[in-house]
Amino acid sequence: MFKAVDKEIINNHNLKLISDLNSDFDHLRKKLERNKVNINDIKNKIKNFQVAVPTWGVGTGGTRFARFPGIGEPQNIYEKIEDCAVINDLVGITQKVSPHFPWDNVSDFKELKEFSDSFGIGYDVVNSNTFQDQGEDNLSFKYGSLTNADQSVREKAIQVNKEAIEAGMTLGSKGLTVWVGDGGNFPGQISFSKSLERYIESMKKIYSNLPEDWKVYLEHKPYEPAFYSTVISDWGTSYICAKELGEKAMCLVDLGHHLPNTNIEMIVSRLIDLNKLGGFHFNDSKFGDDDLDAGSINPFELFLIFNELTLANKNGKLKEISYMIDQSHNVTDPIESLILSSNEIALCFTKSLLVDYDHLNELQDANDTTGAMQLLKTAFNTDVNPIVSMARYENSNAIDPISIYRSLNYKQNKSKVRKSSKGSSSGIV
Ligand SMILES: [Mn+2]
Repeated sequence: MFKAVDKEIINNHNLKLISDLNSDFDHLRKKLERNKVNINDIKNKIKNFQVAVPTWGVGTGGTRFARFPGIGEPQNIYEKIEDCAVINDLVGITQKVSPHFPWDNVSDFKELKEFSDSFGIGYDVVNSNTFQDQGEDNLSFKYGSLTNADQSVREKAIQVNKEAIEAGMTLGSKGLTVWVGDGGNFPGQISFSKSLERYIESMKKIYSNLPEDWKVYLEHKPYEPAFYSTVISDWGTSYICAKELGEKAMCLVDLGHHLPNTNIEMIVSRLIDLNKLGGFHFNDSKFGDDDLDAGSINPFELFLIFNELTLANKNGKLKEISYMIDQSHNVTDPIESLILSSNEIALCFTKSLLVDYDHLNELQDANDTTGAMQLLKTAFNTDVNPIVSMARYENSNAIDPISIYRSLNYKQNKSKVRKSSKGSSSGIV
């Protein structure tokens, strides 16, 4: 298999760091042992954890004002796969990518799969895009796609999703995420009732095209690009639609798709209990759908989400969950941001594994509020970096991925062979 990052470079770098890591790991092992926590059991779970990287996340994003391209940016899906392979060679927990169609359309998906296979990169859930126009016909998504008043526009949007499924089947994916930007910008613009009815009718047609072993993930969002109303505005509407569609339909929680101060960890718990939690789009935000690096603003929230997942898993309630990152940046190198996000997600998962849930249950039943919160805070405040770094090391990945990446001068080298992207058109948001 072809390696995007030379193993020798990783090994040499790791050699310089392993002695310090061993002593940090040993120190943490002793500390956790006092609470009867076996560090190696946790490390093994982290070694097997996977989170998918978005293909759209390796390009420099923009705002609705402008986009400032970085150097050596990937210009097509093949170059995006190369960048994703760099990330995975360094961190090892991002073996799959989540593509976006038609952005990642190619003439030959079999050839694309062979190319990705050669880098050891597979395909997670695929995403369909009906929030911008494509093609030369007069059927525009300006006033909605799956919910458009015009049936021929709805049929076109359904077709985009069918094609995404077909591409995904060739690539080895097992699911489709549908997020629509459909909604209204002004009161009276659309009928709330009719648009939801049309959404369900369109989604039923997409659902009927799903292969037997596939899932469809419904992604909710309260606003943007529509600023007055959106058709799947919240987890409740998402749940009702998933329930109406059937067993293969699940809800997807994008952390940025909530109004400020929403208790996302409670939504996660609700969807688990309702058997409809299907996946995540990890990112972080301060104000809206900011798509910042996971855990960059509110790592405690990310921990509390994993806290619900780990508790549900312990109680046998957790089914297969698709973990994906959904982020896009206009000031950082996307490769560095995705490395940091995957690390932050692994750290929060690790911290949740430190929680003694039987003890938490006792404290809750005894109404010991302070004790219960202290139990969670103690896990959250534990520096688990030695576990996550050791998991990477034992999987033959990088102890310190960012410093190796910087030593490669990867983007500078790529800028000599990749076409440069010009212009300052607004980017994806
Ligand atoms: Mn998303």
